[in-house]
Amino acid sequence: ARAQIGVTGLAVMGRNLARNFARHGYTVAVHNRSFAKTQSLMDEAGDEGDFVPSESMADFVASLERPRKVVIMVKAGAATDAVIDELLPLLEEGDIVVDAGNAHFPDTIRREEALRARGLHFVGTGVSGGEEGALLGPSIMPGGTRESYASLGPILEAISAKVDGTPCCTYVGPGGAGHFVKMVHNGIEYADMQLIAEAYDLLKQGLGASAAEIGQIFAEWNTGDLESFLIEITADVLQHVDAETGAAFVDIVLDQAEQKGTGRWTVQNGLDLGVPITGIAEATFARALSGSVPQREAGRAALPAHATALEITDREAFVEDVRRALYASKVVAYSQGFDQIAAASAENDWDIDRGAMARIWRGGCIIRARFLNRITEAYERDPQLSLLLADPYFTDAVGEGLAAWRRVVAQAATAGIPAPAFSSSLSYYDGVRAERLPAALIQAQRDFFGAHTYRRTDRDGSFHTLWSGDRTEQEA
Ligand code: NBP
Repeated sequence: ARAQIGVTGLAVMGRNLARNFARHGYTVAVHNRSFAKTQSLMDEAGDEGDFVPSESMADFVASLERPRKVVIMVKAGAATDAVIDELLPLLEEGDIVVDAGNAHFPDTIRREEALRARGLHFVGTGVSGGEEGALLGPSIMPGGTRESYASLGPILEAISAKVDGTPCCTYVGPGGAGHFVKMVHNGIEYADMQLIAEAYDLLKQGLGASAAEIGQIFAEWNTGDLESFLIEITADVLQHVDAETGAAFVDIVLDQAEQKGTGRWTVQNGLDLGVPITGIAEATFARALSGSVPQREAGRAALPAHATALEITDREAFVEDVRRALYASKVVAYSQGFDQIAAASAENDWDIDRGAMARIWRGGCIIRARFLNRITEAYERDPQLSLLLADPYFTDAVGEGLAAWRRVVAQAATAGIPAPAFSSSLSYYDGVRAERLPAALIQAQRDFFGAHTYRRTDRDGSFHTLWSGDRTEQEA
């Protein structure tokens, strides 16, 4: 037994993670259900480092130093349970099983409890960055016990992306915390992508600009506050030309966005926790709307616009307005996502450090961005911060762009350009800062038809009015 870490599941992700471990000097045990993938890894990358290939799970486990560290990188769901079942009889107390696939966090909670009962550590780990990240340095979000992180953490940190020398990997929290944070990361990614798409659409319809011209605007934006991987690739994509037709690539792509489900999980969990993650929800529903083919056909045929086309006289000012609206909406989406992490952390006793999460998302992952530094700083200033938007840096940054944000949302509405994430983010902003909300009326209605009771602004207690009787107020 000489391997320091093992990887089972050698499709694109597992293969690249194994190569990443090996390139960092670790001796890596490798295994896959069908040996062909193990063989192909050895044939094509075997000289990159020290690999110990095994055909059987038993040989694979036997090739690992104790306490064994086994990384599972298979298709999320039943395949993960199948691999765990195969591993269990072969492992010994204190061994560490790492699930680096995209598991749904309730599955991770269940698996962690089951393995803990058998004296094993189960580390549900979010890994972001796709194929390239896995090979060159992903963002890694490991959950599980702190004890397991003591020996596993340094290895994961070594292969993670680095920003200013700091690893994009840290201990997240017990149980399902790692996969939970990865899920919210993906939800935020949905919101970020939708906001960028809305900005593109506004520029396209407002300016009548070509994809390439808008691509240049995004490239310009990528030199400022908005600097991020997603803005950078947007600039590239928009400037890409379809080889076959010579048309702008984005113009020949069918406008129906698909999803694999992490956005949906995030929204479902937001509903369960009662956290208003409107940016992520709008982004997920916008994808659903784009794919609602019969509804869109019917809508296109029947629904009038009664809209007034935008007449942009100062193009530069309009571009700057859209940029500010995008930045402000983005802050809202992140603020909501971090609220969701805080709520889940409190509910599950995960004690997640939100500033540290922003720090490990600065590199390797899809939402990597300069602006995450500002989020880390905000939570360093106040670890208990209840609203990211209320951190002085963000209050100022969003405040400066507020008039522009309102103009853009109003222009979108006037011109009939759908901007669900821009406009709902602004509504959230106005809702969360409101002195008084019409929720008072909702409570009154609820008491009227369902005797659900209400509280008063002027004294404690809960009350019910006898609406069908003499309308006197009763202490409930
Ligand atoms: P896939 O998700 O395509 O899974 C293929 C792997 O699962 C193969 O190694 C396959 O073995 C194995 N497998 C299956 Br399917 N059923 C199995 C079973 N019952 N027992 C044992 N092994 C089984 O691979 P991937 O795209 O590399 O992704 C791996 C994980 O990483 C997934 O959970 C994914 O969601 C996650 N992830 C992917 C990305 C990405 O960008 N692709 C990013 C982040 C996370 P075989 O070769 O014998 O069929």
